[in-house]
Amino acid sequence: MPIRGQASGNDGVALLDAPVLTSGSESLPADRCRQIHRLMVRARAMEERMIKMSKSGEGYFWIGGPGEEGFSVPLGLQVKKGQGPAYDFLHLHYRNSGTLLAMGMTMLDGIRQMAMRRTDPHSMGRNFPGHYCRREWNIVPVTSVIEIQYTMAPGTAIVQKRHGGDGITIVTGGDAGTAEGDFASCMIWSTRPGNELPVLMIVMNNGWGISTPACTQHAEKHIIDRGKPFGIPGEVVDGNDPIASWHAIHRGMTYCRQQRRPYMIEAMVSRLYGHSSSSGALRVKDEPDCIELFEQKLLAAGIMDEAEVHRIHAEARAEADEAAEQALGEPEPTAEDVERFTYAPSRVDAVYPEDYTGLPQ
Ligand SMILES: Cc1ncc(C[n+]2csc(CCOP(=O)(O)OP(=O)(O)O)c2C)c(N)n1
Repeated sequence: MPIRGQASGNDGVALLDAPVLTSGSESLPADRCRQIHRLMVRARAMEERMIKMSKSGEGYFWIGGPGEEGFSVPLGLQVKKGQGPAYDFLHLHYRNSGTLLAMGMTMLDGIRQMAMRRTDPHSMGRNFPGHYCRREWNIVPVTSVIEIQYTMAPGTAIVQKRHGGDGITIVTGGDAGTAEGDFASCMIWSTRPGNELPVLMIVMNNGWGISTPACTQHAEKHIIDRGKPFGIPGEVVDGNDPIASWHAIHRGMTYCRQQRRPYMIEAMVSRLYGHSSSSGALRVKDEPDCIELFEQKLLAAGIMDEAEVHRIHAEARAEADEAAEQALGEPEPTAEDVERFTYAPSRVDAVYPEDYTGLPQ
């Protein structure tokens, strides 16, 4: 039987006597858990299809987010989605497929980038998978150069602070990247006295930087402890637990929206297929799988049964297969496309009249 009780923390709405799933002292309504579970499964299916594409020559490089879905899906569902400073800005890293699917991206659009098709809305087939970019959702282009998103985040947050309202800037990255100066730049720029900025600084700690174990690099106990001298509050959360993650994200977002100051979250996650296709993208067996763990809870609470779980996995795999088939039939970028869509149009640039290079005429 589903557990009945009072769901907490979701949009401030108390759902008396609605079925909820509990984790520790926190809970979420059963319907929300079903929604999160399905998105997690779809994100995994999309990534696993893309891994196969990288091995079969239908794509050349894979990097992505299997093992981060328990956090990245609850993140995407709580974003204030839209274009312009009234809405949230996202400076993501390359493991945020769950966030994009939760925001409404189709699997087809994710796979189009993997297949390097001109129809890819993020980069027109000219970037690695997971390198999202959506102007209409304030998703700033993901870059392969790790951590520079933390230097750019204060820029959009300054605009949001000047604009007013409750839009915030969300930045995500890995644990190893925090060794770069960009992480410190973000803390410094977000906490200048009188000019504090609404930046939600998220570190996805999977314990690895390619092949370097985090335990050989970090003298501090938690990465978020580095925010303490700057007065940045924060919390460490089990990113394999979508309920705990939902509430940590909700607390962080609420703080940034209301206080207009930075907040840090360190999510402890798994890396289930190694770093990327360059390291073989083989399934890791000795790290917890957030989907399996969530399913155990959903089944034990009677919110889902085995048949429903199987159906959701089968539907997600079919959706991924269909998306790959369609994407592979679509046109590739042309040679001319290499020089297009890089700069905004300019009337003053003689070299690239339709591309702004910043050079005077
Ligand atoms: C500035 C820079 N230095 C080095 C690299 C090579 N590189 C790519 S991913 C990576 C590890 C990143 O680890 P982490 O930040 O923990 O993120 P994860 O990939 O584990 O999610 C490195 C060193 C890079 N892309 N950019």
